[in-house]
Amino acid sequence: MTTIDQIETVILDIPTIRGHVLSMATMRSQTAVLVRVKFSDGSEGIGEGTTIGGLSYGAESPEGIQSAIDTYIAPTLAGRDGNDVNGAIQLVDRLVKGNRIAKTAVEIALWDGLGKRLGVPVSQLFGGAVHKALPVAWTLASGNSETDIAEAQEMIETRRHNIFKLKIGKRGVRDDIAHVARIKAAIGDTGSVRVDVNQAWSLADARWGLKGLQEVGCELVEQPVQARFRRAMAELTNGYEIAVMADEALNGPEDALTVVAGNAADVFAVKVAQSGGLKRASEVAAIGQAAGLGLYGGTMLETGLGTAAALQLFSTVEALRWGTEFFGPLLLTEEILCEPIVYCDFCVEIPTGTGIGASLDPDKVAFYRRDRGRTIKAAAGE
Ligand code: MUC
Ligand code: MG
Repeated sequence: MTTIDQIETVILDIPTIRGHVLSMATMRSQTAVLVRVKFSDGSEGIGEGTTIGGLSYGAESPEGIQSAIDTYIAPTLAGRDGNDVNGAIQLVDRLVKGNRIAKTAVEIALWDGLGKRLGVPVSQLFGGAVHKALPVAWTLASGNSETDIAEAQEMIETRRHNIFKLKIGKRGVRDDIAHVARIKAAIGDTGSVRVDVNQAWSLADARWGLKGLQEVGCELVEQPVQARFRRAMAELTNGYEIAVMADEALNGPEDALTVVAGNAADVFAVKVAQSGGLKRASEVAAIGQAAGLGLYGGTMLETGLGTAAALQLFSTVEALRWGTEFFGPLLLTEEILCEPIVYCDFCVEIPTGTGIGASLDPDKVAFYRRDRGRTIKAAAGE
């Protein structure tokens, strides 16, 4: 039997290519928790658990993710059958509440190890890929309309992205609508425009916001109000033509059922980390699909590693009507994989190769690891 011998974690801090201005934080670097699982036969698997803006996006911080893995998840799994990924998921779910991002990092490494030992991509462990590449959005979040327009135009010209997600919610609603209108007017029919409010609006703000957004040609609004305001989400979903997407409201399959039952979204942003791993994300997607909702592959701005893992899963999803936003590695100044994720013709390619189809560049990991003592300020704050 191939057993789980050792689970190691490391925190990396990697600068972003520009300030990424979200309603709750401005990111100037991204922090990733990487996991390496070593198995008794000498094989290994790698995984990633990443959040956004320290503790400003969700309840898990990078440091908390590392601590949950080192202190609770790793000792629970040590010595177990390395091929029994479902058994590991079920055991960890019984013994560790919440901490979905920490669970994700370890689970990805277990799937990666299993795929590598079997000589197949992780997509095959989920029944096989039905896509070779997926449409990929880019987030415009420089904090300045002119810079965002120039960025969008360059993306369209170079055929890298033609779906744009604008981060709003930091300014007032009127200013935000004017910003969205300028960008949509500048790109016209050459690209589509969506927004993510990251929960910043009250219901009253959101009523004005959705009315204004749909008038200026914005096709979708993501998580306009707080995740727990399901009745407000339902009113917005049913009251306007613009599509409403649930993001922060979706923490695993149980939330997916509640959102469906409350008619509280038109679209699911299915995020691997927020769901609690590839398997739980596949369940969220299945619930959304069964309910007739649109699906979108969401990101926590993972490095190439987490992105490769997500691509393995989403390559198996029947219909991603709203595409994906797996652009995380492009927001970072450095790619930490030996073979970068490939972006072309407005799509991201599914990595080939065994496991998640990615391997880490050891020099880059050595350079960006936090415990090496370099000081890059963590991401949260104004
Ligand atoms: C989010 O809330 O969706 C995804 C893209 C991006 O720029 O930020 C993330 C977070
Ligand atoms: Mg979002």
